[in-house]
Amino acid sequence: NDADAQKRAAGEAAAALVQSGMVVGLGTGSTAAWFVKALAARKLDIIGVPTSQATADLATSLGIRIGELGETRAIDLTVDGADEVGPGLSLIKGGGAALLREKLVWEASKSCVVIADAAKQVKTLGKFPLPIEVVAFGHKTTALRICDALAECDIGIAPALRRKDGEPVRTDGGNLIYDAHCGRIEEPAVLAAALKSVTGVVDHGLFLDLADRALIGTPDGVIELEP
Ligand code: DER
Repeated sequence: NDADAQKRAAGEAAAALVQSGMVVGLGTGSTAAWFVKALAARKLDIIGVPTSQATADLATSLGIRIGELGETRAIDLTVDGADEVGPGLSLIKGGGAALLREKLVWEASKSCVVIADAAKQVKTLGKFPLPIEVVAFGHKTTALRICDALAECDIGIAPALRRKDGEPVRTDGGNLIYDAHCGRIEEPAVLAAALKSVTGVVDHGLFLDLADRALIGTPDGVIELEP
């Protein structure tokens, strides 16, 4: 079956994990949207902590009670999509320009489950361009310094400012996104640290040691992966 059917199956499988009384992190993107819809249909007594305005709007429209990060009890479970699922459930995220709020919610969660269609699974991260969130002030200068950080990791490319209809994409927090077409990321942890050391970089789409489980939709049903 096609990718959307696989996303839906993974999202519905994840919704079955939620118990009444939970505080649930709500991811961003098309796979996470299937999860939110399936969760809403269960009409459980839960509080949802959204990772983007888009998810907050969707959840609210479906009757899910919303709480802001830090204003609720501890988050029991976060369910979210990914652009790539690599070894040890290392991830690339940020295709939807929500990586900063996503990472903040993930890091505040007792458990995180990533949901994806089969095509997201890769042997090595990096085919999907790595999103890097930067502050708008002096971003072209920051981009040059990101080049140096990438070069230190033997990645010889320049990141590209993400645009939509010719305009720079702004995150919910008002920052900009650069995408780095790395090709293959042999040492994700080394690259993650190098990027975070660049002044002006807020965060990036490498989610390492954050996913506790993955539910992957495949033509033969939903499979579960452990790190
Ligand atoms: O932007 C994000 O991090 C999304 O979760 C993205 O990684 C997955 O989006 P999709 O479910 O629409 O493919």
